[in-house]
Amino acid sequence: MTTVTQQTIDRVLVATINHAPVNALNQAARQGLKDALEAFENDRSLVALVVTGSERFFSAGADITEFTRPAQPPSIASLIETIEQCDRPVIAAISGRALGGGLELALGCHLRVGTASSRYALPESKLGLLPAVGGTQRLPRLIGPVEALKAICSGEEIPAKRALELGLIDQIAQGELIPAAVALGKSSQTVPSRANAPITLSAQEREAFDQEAARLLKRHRGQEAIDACVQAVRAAVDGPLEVGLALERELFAKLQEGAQSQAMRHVFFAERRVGKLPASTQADFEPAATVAIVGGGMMGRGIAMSLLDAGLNVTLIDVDETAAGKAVQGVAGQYQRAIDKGTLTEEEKTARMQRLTTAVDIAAVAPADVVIEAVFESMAVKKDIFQQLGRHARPGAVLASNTSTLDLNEIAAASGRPADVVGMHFFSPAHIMRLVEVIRGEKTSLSTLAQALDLTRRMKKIGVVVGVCDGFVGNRMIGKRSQQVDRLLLDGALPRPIDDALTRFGFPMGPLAVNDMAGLDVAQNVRQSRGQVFPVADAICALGRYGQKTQAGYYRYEPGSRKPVDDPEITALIEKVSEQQGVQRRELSEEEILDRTLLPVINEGFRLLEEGMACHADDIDVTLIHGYGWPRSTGGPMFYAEQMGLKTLCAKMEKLAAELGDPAFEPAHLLRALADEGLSVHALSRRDLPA
Ligand code: T1G
Repeated sequence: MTTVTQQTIDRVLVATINHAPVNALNQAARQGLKDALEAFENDRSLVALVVTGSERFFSAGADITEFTRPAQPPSIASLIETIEQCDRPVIAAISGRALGGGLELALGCHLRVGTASSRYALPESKLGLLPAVGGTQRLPRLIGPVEALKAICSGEEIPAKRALELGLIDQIAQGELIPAAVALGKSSQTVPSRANAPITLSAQEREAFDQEAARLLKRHRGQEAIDACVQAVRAAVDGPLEVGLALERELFAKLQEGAQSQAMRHVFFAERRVGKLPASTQADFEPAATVAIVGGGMMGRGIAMSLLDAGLNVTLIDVDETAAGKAVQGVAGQYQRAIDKGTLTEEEKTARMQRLTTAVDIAAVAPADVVIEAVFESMAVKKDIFQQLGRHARPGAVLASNTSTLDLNEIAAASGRPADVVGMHFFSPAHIMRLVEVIRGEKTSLSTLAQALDLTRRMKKIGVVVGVCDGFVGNRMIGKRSQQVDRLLLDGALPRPIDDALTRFGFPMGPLAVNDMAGLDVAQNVRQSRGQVFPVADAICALGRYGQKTQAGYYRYEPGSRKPVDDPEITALIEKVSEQQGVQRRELSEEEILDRTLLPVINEGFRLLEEGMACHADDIDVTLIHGYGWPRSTGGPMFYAEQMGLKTLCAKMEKLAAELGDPAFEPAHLLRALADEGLSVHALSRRDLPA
């Protein structure tokens, strides 16, 4: 089919973009739109032009895959210029989503009519970019600079009703979209005049704008795209359209070349590549309809909500009526909070709660297509449960364990049917966090794996397939950081500079503040079970300082507050431990703190690839970004390594290994081999699934 089709209805030309799956405006689509505009120009019997897309997508914007190639004409900007010169109305008829350059094209039209379910966003900042074809200039002129700034910096979608209130669209079609757009075209015989002058603001409005800009810059500190978005929208307030458009183009060109946007575009595609079985895989399974969850704690409830949200039936099983009742109340409470926030309706809550049942007998797993175990992290407890699941679950049902550290093969063996067993390591809070490590055991069958991945996708989560090893991918990598943090404290650093270095790098929280939040006793139990000694952490725990819950850990906390306050007692304690260990404390630069906390984590990523525990560098990037707050603007640990250069990385590590005598800094074989050969780790082909 041609990318843009033309049809005349009642003297109105209707141009329809057909470029599955998302109507990205690639060269063919742009050319098709140009042709339609020319046809419209040349035929004076036509009274209006309607531009429309598919039912799901008006357009998802510029074709991101074209960004790495030289731009081919016609540009979206030139199409908008042509529209602006039309003396008869051009109308955007929007069904589904209008995103990025797609929305900008619609903003360039004279009028916009949407369906009730249409949605609007400028998500470019999520790709480290800014809207580049007038979005930063036309949206503020249409809906006001404060609302525009919020929309542009968040990239969030605006639903039709709100878009109408804001003035982003002119009409929501009451009946069918195209007839409504055609009627609008016929009734608008004059072309609405354009607001090209600077936006006039009262002193109060200007102050509100400045405040919002300052808030966003603070919140997204270090993100070049947000800086650029703010600058560009400010230009709409301060100057005429032409000047703003020129600045927007200039800022876009810089961002597009920059490391942050390259990294964020990498993440966009990596997120879509992971968790897919190779096309050649013959996996046979029926999509699950009913899932049983064993364990109604925080994790079980979060998983239940994700499944209910995805339309599945859920049976929550806990030890007694009281526990099961509490779990249901917990779920209902979360939904109520969503209603209060306006993100869920009363009817949606009712429908979801109706699909939730509880049981106290594990035999209730019998009808389930998938069983997810979400109990306390203890091998004995999990083995006992899997033994029972092996007996009670129906033949062919998938048995998933939400273990975060244990040997899945041992759990699987206990079930007596290891081909049906898979790991699904959710992250807390499970109804919000998108990452699931899907763990393939030695005997996990392909159809079991495929069912787990399908379920993950249906929950709108990102599944990453990993092999069985201690800590799987994420915990194993981040565990390397914990070791180094203790050593940094011993060598001369204090909690605050370590946390500050990592938050400046882009983590939402520093590792010590995170530890205080999670509870220091939890990590201590794990260390003890592994025979590991962390002198500083152990000394802090010995004082009964377990973090926020005891109002004291690496920091001190005022009653009822979660804000970490520096504590001189901790400084003294750390200094004492250094002395006891015979370590001469010294000043550590931020660069050294970053190198020592990040490089061993990255190195472990190479080891995981080498061992076949992860299938591809993309999987590692996505895991650390979605599960551990690794900053998206660096592309994830492996992409960050590539941007640094694998040779440079190796050299830095060898230097640290020599200085510190710590094997964690000895480059992994794979890293060294790629560095020596000048090869890229992302260019390695996706390995077979780990087993
Ligand atoms: N360009 C190219 N491919 C795209 C694409 C795009 N804009 N959007 C999606 N795809 C591919 C995607 O890789 C996947 O491919 C398939 O479409 C389905 O996507 C000038 C600078 C649209 C909400 O940022 O947010 O306009 O994996 O699996 O869950 O100012 O994709 O099948 O091979 O994600 O239904 C601005 C990005 C661009 C939108 C659909 N636009 N896309 O979600 O399916 S910059 C965006 C999305 C711009 C102007 C500028 C989502 C989606 P494959 P999917 P989905």
